Amino acid sequence: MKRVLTVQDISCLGKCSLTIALPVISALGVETVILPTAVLSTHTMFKNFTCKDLSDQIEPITAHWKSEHVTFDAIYTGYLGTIEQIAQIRGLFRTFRDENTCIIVDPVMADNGKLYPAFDMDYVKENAKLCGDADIIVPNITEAAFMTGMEYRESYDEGYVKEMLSALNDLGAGISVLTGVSLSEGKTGVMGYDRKTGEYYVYQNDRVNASYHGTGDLFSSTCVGEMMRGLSWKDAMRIAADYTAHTIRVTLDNPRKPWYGVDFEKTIPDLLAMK
Ligand code: PXL
Repeated sequence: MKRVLTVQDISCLGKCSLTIALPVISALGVETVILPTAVLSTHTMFKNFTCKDLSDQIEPITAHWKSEHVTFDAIYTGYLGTIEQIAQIRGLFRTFRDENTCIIVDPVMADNGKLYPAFDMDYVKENAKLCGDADIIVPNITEAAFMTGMEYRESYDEGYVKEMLSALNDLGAGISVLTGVSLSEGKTGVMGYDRKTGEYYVYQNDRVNASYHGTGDLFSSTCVGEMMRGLSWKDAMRIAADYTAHTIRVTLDNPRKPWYGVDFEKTIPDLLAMK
């Protein structure tokens, strides 16, 4: 069985980060080791959330794993807390990376043209360095705009997306994938660029007119799980895009849906059947 380490916060209530990554990657048949970077009462879209930083646990936990000779087939990072913590995670990459480890970085920090409440431009710069260490990065357009210095646009054409992918590629990752890319009316999906082959990959599905918290984490976790199941990055992105859109549709149909996340618990069986 493949073993993935995922590094992100625990938002106790909120259906995001580890409370999505752990069930989704495990359901795909992959051992999922977690490194919680902080414990929050809820995600940061709630008011008055509490947050306990766990940076001081990273070194002892990883030192213990090292003494047990633990190895990982993939390391997947999502929402992290501070600049110092990103530096610690870059150290963790150096400690655990070998020629077979795939490092996937989702530089979670912004959406809809804006940074999340906890972050500033110094954090953006450090996240750009973390992306440079990765084999695969999956920023949304807002995060990519912040990291590359390009203008954030709500409407754009394929030329803009290609320019952004080229600027992302300059950060240093092997494969750069932009999420939330809409190349025509009513469509949305991903566009990626593979540094090694020079190939682009575009996948578009029908846009669902709703935006929910945690869907970026659902997309990335699905990609990681599917790649560990042996799929190519392109097939993994396609399934993750379809699964995320499907889950948003199912959530919309639930009259008692919570405002803060999607009903992925209901759709995991559908994910397992997707090809
Ligand atoms: O879904 C991304 C995410 C993860 N973790 C925390 C968040 C967010 C987005 O706001 O606040 C704590």
